[in-house]
Amino acid sequence: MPALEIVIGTKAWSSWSLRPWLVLKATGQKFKETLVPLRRVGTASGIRRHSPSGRVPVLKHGKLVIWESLAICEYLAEAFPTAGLWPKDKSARALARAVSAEMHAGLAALRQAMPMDVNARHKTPTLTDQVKADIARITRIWKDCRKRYGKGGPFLFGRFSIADAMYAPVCTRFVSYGVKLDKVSADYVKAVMAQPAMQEWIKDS
Ligand SMILES: N[C@@H](CCC(=O)N[C@@H](CS)C(=O)NCC(=O)O)C(=O)O
Repeated sequence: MPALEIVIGTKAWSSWSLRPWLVLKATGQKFKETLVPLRRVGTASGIRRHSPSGRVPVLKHGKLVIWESLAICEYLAEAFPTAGLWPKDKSARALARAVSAEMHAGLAALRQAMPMDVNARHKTPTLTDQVKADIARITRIWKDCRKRYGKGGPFLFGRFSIADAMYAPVCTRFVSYGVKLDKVSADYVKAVMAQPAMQEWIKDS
């Protein structure tokens, strides 16, 4: 088995790194972690040493180099099929891919208004209409997934999947910025935050 290495940014801030790191942990494989500190003079050149896009995360598997968080997650799902990183059911899997892609491609107003800072606790900022719309969309997704496919566990599709990893940084933001949530969404945030891998990331940040 070729060696696995993930290159990530500062754990407190790098929301894009957290996602595939959680998925890599869920494979149960041993891996090397290389951290490039963000927001420093040498950050750009440090990242370029590993990443053709100039961004982290990057996964290395032997000679293969993969960038883009969602592409890394997809690769891990293919490389480690027994880890069950996507839901088994075809319809659930399609929905899991859709909500993961939606997170990857959008919800930018929320991401900009509430940058990830896992240990920070801020006053809830004044929410613009766009941020409110993003929060409403996210909680609608969560409630819908939990209702339709969440019976087998506390996550969006029951057991942990890539979709949960994609929304994990949103969970940290809702905690950090004290965003008020409905009961289903609040319980989901608790479950995501309580995972041992999530706690390990926060402890190391
Ligand atoms: N679409 C990319 C986004 C990656 C990204 O923006 N990463 C940030 C860190 S969270 C980065 O590398 N920024 C470069 C820098 O801070 O210099 C992905 O999903 O992997």
